[in-house]
Amino acid sequence: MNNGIHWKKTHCARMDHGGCALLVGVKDNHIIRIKGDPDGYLNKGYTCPKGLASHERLTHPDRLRHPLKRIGERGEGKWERITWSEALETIVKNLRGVKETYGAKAVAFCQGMPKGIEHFGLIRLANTFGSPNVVATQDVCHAPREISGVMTCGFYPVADFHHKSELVILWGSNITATNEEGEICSLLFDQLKQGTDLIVIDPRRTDLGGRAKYWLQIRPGSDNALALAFINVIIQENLYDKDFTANWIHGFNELASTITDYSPEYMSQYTWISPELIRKAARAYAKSRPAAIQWGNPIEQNIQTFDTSRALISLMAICGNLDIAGGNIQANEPPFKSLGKFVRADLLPSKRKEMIHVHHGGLPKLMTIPPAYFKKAVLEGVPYPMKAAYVQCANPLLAQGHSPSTLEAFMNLDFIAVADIFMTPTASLADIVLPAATHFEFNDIGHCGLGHGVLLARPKVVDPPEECWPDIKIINELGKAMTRKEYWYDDYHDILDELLEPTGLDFAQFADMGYIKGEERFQKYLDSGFRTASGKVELMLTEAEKNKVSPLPVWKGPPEKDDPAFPLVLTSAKDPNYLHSSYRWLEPLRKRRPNPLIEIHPETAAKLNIKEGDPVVIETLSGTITQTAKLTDEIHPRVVNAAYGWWFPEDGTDPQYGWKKSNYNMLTSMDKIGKEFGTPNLKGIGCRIRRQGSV
Ligand SMILES: Nc1nc2c(c(=O)[nH]1)N[C@H]1C(S)=C(S)[C@@H](COP(=O)(O)OP(=O)(O)OC[C@H]3O[C@@H](n4cnc5c(=O)[nH]c(N)nc54)[C@H](O)[C@@H]3O)O[C@H]1N2
Ligand SMILES: Nc1nc2c(c(=O)[nH]1)N[C@H]1C(S)=C(S)[C@@H](COP(=O)(O)OP(=O)(O)OC[C@H]3O[C@@H](n4cnc5c(=O)[nH]c(N)nc54)[C@H](O)[C@@H]3O)O[C@H]1N2
Ligand code: SF4
Ligand SMILES: [Mo]
Repeated sequence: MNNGIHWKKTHCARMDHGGCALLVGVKDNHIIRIKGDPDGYLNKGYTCPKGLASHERLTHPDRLRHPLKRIGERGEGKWERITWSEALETIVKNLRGVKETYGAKAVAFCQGMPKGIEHFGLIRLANTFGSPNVVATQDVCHAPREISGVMTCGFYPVADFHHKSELVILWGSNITATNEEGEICSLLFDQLKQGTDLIVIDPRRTDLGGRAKYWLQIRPGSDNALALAFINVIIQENLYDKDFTANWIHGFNELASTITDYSPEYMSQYTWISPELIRKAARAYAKSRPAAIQWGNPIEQNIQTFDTSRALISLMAICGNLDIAGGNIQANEPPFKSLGKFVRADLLPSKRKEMIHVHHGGLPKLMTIPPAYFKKAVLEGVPYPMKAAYVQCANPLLAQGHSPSTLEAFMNLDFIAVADIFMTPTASLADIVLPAATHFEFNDIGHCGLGHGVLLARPKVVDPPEECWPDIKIINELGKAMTRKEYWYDDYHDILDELLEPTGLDFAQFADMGYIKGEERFQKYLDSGFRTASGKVELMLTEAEKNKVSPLPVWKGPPEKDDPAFPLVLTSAKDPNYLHSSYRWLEPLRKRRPNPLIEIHPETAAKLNIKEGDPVVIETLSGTITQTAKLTDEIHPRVVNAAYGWWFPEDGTDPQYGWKKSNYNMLTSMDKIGKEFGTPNLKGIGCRIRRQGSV
């Protein structure tokens, strides 16, 4: 303690997937300052601007502090303050009413990016209520990688940055900006200092792209083509791991015979990368051992995500990089209560048949409903009607693909409740808005269920203001009121202790330790094989027919057809200063990035008479928005990179805060869907641009 400041330890959360250990300076129940904790397992002192500004969320004058009830028309922006008991009673009455008339499955439980244990609490609430429909954005985030992993090799192979790799590929992953799932970039920087080689596959020359041995400036949307061309080179040039392939791979010969069609020369036309560079990069990966592939969202924001993910796992497998230190591993988890048990999956044995997406041929292993199918159910009653939604930690109007249909779906629901920390475009459509407590204000467990082999303690450091409640408390109270009382807990803190029980620690002891890590073990397949039908890595899926998917990863041509009316290729990347659509209202972050920028190559801009700072109209077949021009030669002349997640909390003239004007998802569509995960194309879309005011 000095100057009355107590320094408390916790982990950063809810500004991305979280992970950095923090030292938080607290005085009189207020956070004064935040520093990186040098003892942090993942960050060793590193923090980013979001983490350093994260306490400003707590004290913003416009933060939601009381439950609200809609008094005008839906979306009109007229509210009345109500008590918690009225709010909970209204939610219970309405959701029960829908259940009585249409059945429990007509109620959706919606989650955005999972932030902590509230995600599992929400699934438990849905299961105990009787609804199989938890709607989430996993169609474009992580489910494709994780489920393809489970189907192909029995686990989700994550890049191991805790042991030295000879080479790392950042494949559509910009970890200096996104640090995704705690793959904190400082861990990679340490490796680069020790001589690890780097390959970056990104349409933009990112910070690390500039430092890479090879930077492959890929045409957005063509990752499947590139991954298959890598496999072609490695098999044709005999560079694969013979031992591993002979013993542990199912379907090598079959893949080897289809892959002959996928030469670098052939795939160059789709990827815009020269055959020579594809060869050099593929050889470098095959000849370096161990090598890790850190793979990102672009692989999953594409209708071909199932094939792309399988091609990448095949690449890891044939080069012998699966489950070895410094490769792509099955992280060994510390003891923890089974999340399947915690969410009470046992109460809904028919779930895998009843989830909306299964009707559309989606994989039953996908446990959350893709938004595209949820919206179809609301708007067309297919496969059955959806009438109400409970939404937490999500802003679907900005974050789900094809925003116009999201608006239409929400406007057509009979009842909506939203828990958030701030009034958002989506919350503005609700009947009831609940004020959530957020990070630093309650005890939480970080990284559970992420598959990285670590659990991070997030002990509370200050009290939540006024009537803000943690989501997990809201869920616990709703559960008691809406389902059978015995499914729930006297106090939500009991949930934390129960989850931690197998560790032998209670939450307080866990918080003192800071984090717990699973014991390190590699090559677990040597003891028990891979957890697939054949016991091997399945380049060719044994259960393809049962799942109605193609047995081998294939290339069926580009996910979007070229259209001369839309000659540029549109993509997006996450802004280092924000999380999706969150926190545009945080002043320190908004100062760093005041408005949405579209990155354009100077040659392209010159042809269109666009200058730095000009307002630029961006059009696709689906919609039109405006952003501000940023000229940069870091991008391909035929590609533009638009900002994603923009709305304008300061716009008091519109009850939805100018949410259409610059919102990237006005430009995306749900017409084409990758059926396995219900995934739309969010990246690699034909577009045209012009200076606003010109024709
Ligand atoms: N076009 C396009 N679309 C995308 C993506 C893309 O790259 N391009 N990315 C996709 C990905 S990867 C994801 S994960 C999704 C994200 O989708 P969402 O998670 O829906 O995105 P956010 O805009 O961050 O919305 C989160 C909301 O949670 C609120 N919030 C913050 N803390 C708390 C809390 O403690 N409790 C509660 N109740 N609320 C809180 C924030 O204020 C915010 O309104 O979007 C997907 N959509
Ligand atoms: N600052 C910040 N951090 C975040 C988030 C955030 O919103 N903001 N969101 C969090 C979440 S939920 C997630 S899932 C992760 C996602 O983290 P990432 O996977 O890193 O997310 P993106 O920024 O969408 O994409 C990464 C890179 O892909 C490039 N790219 C664009 N199109 C293509 C393409 O077609 N192919 C290839 N190969 N590359 C392409 C972009 O230029 C970008 O540099 O980040 C987490 N961390
Ligand atoms: S990188 Fe992520 S976890 Fe680390 S300080 Fe930034 S927002 Fe927090
Ligand atoms: Mo995500």
